[in-house]
Amino acid sequence: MPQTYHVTGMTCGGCARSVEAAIKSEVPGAAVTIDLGAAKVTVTGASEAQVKKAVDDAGFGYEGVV
Ligand SMILES: [Cu+2]
Repeated sequence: MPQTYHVTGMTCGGCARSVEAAIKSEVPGAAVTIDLGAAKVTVTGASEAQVKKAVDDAGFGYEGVV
């Protein structure tokens, strides 16, 4: 099941790629879709804790499940 999270601090495509890479580094099989304008990250195949850790480690703001 895909889960959508609110992530702050992403201002450009580079930020979005950094978040995607961080999540895929944490969970290699995860599928990640990012809506930059809405500050939303949708992930399939990773737990909330894994997503939070990846986002935190990449220096962005994890604001919880949407
Ligand atoms: Cu950026």
